[in-house]
Amino acid sequence: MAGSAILRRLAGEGCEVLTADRATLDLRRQEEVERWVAQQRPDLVFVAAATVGGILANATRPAEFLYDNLVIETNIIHAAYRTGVGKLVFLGSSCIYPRLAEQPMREDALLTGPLEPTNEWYAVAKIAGIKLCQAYRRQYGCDFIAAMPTNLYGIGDNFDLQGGHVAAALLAKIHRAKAEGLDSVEIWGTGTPKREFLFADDLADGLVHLAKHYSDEPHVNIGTGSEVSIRELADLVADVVGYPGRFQYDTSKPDGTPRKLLDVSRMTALGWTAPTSLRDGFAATYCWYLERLAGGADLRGQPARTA
Ligand code: GFB
Repeated sequence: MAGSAILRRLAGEGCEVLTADRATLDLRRQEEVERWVAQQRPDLVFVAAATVGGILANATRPAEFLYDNLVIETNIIHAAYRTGVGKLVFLGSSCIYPRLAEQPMREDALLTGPLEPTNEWYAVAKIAGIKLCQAYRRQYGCDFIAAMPTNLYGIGDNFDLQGGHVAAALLAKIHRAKAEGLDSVEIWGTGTPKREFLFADDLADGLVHLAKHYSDEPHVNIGTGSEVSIRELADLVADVVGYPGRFQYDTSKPDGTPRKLLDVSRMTALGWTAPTSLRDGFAATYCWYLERLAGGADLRGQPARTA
């Protein structure tokens, strides 16, 4: 999702875009990655590839989330250093911050407290990615920067009900309930946790802005600066989909971290704010979802790793 949004954004930049899908290149294989980067010699690299998933995938596949993400980022960052890549933008995640970090979470909250247990494996890998960028900058003078996006949603999301994130899962569940005339939809947890959601195309715009205007060691948060509860999100999605039914909360499922709102003042000071409202972003995503369904696409069970 993030990778394809970056491609859409770069289409307006007049640059040659180099991509390698997973059939061509396994980013977990160091030799393959180093060979590919040395042959292609990119000027700028966005590290959007990662093994990702929602709260359940994170909690039940700890080895994959830790190993895949550590090795993917290490291979790409080291290959970029060896090939002399001019600029590299690494994508982290807002789950790098302590579970009970002061809200909104400033960049300097990193490593000030214990992580949220449901996604600590992914968080540890992403923290290592930030540190790799900083270390290669310090020791080798590489212009490698790190961006920390909040929860994402949008075109190309993973709509798998078990493995996906809450935004895509609710859209798929609520659409199905409407299509099948069901009078209620199950929502995991209590519905009270709050999350901040950024449209993937806005993320791509923010990343290009950073690539052009930022060159320093501290990582930079990218978000909208506002949050909604899961309950409010469900209401909004139901409104976009046109679903009149009720919600039932399955409190045997985890809530995860209670709040995760980013302080976006560093990004604002750099001259960027997210342009798309939550309603417009979800309307665009639902439009795309319906088009893909009409075209016969199976939107559930998309592979977890995206580039
Ligand atoms: O996006 P999500 O799965 O992960 O959202 P996190 C989890 C929140 O949504 C919890 C509630 O409060 C869940 O109880 N929820 C309600 C649901 N219904 C559903 C549902 O059908 N599916 C899902 N998935 N959740 C993510 C990490 O944490 O944060 C990512 O998993 C990444 O790896 C991202 O780091 C920034 O927001 O808790």
